[in-house]
Amino acid sequence: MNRRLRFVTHNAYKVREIGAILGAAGIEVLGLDDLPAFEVVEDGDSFEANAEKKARAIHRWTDDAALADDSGLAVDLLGGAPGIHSARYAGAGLKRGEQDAANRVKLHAALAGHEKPKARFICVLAYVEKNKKPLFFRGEVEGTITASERGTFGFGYDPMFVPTGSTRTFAEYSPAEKNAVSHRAKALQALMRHLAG
Ligand code: ITT
Repeated sequence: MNRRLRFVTHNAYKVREIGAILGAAGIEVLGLDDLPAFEVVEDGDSFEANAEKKARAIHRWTDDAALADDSGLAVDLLGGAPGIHSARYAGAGLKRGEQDAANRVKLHAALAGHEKPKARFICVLAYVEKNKKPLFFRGEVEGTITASERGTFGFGYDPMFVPTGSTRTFAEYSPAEKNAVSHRAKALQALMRHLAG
């Protein structure tokens, strides 16, 4: 497969994860480095709505096919929160590392006293090609929330999420291990099956 596509995100971790998975399939991923001021207000009421909004916005700037993901962590005990609000759960305006840390502190506080609460990571990809309807691909991974943070890899809620069947958090997985099983990987595999078919 020899394609170029724009992946719409300001999250460098996502670019790395997606670049590694699609790069192995011969798909070149272009980030937003040349468009640093590009910003989309994520005010949709679903992962699909936000992902589509991001992908359509970039597609107006370029003829390359556009791919965006909206993702998050849904905790059963919290009725699916933080869900689509995962990125700015602790409030907006912080730098990435501080934001992620503050989000985790808030989530641990919300879950205090509960043992191994169930949660799932969700990723919805929106894929937009010229003159075509957007396509959506979803990936999920189930697991539990730890009582304390462990591990240094990854980003976001990775240090507090243990996928079902494992004893390690996603932040204790190497990038390659996470890319083999993550919600983002599953959604990307569905996209690649579509592109190959
Ligand atoms: P863009 O909108 O620019 O892509 P973002 O980080 O704001 O970057 P989202 O709006 O999709 O992305 O929010 C996703 C949030 O959900 C992210 O900031 C993390 O807090 C969390 N999240 C999603 N996938 C994750 C993963 O693989 N590991 C850890 N946390 C994740």
